[in-house]
Amino acid sequence: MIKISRSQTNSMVPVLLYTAGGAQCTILREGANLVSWIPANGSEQLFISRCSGSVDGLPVRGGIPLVFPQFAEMGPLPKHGILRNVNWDLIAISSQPDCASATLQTECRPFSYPGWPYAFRARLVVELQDHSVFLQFSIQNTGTQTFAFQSAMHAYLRLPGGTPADILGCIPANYFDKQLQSWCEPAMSALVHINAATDRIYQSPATRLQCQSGTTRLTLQSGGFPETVIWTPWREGAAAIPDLGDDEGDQFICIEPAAIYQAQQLAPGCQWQGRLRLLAETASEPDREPKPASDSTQP
Ligand code: TA6
Repeated sequence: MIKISRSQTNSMVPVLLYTAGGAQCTILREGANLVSWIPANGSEQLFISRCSGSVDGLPVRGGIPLVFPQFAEMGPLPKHGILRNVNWDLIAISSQPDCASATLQTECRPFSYPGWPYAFRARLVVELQDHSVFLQFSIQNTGTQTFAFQSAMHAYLRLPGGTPADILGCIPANYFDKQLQSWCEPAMSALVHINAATDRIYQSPATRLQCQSGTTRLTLQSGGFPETVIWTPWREGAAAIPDLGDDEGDQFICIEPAAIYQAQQLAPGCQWQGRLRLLAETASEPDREPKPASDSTQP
């Protein structure tokens, strides 16, 4: 593990990780957002809008923004909470031939944000291997009062050429449909086909989902999150999003491990962890399990 000097700690330079096999990823200090992930022998797997940054005050449109302590507009805080607009510190970085990792952190004192009177430390560890990237998001209650929070890892998965996506491995579970504003019964199928605007909160975790679009198949494994959001504005919803190109609505799908209706409680001194591993393969390849990294917690 390489120690980071004080000048590097709060620099705004993006964090780049590489493996000897040719994988690379980029993490922005703004929001600790993993904005690019290119696996070895592969192509970009995450979506960033070409209009990102075009509207003052909005965070990056794409990558994997971290939602905390409020999901969407379900409370008094800004949409999706406070962390995606905050500049995080890089506190550690390490590089081995088959695994590179970085740790970013931000601290919040009570009342640093109007409507949030609690203290916490947020940390994100990113571990890159040739064909996978692992994110461990943790929150420590550094204050004196218990608080409840919502969270999500809002992963924007790139869809090659705007092809519809099949999400396999869904556990049939009730979901809240934000478009219909009602709870829905699940289809008794482990497959969700996406070819239209979709905005759902499933009452089941993304323990192991696969997203297949064209010949690309991504496997998602999450831990610590009891629910899963599936969102895309698709072609018909893009124009309503100011920092998204009108032709970009079908270029991504968000699959988000989340804790929304099942908010998490954190007592003083305690820590919560949410985890997400993404594994890339072409659809013709057999499943490939990532090699365990030395200090990672498996989702
Ligand atoms: O996570 C899904 C969602 O809450 C959608 O309803 C949609 O609004 C999306 O997040 C994007 O939110 P944003 O604040 O990034 O525009």
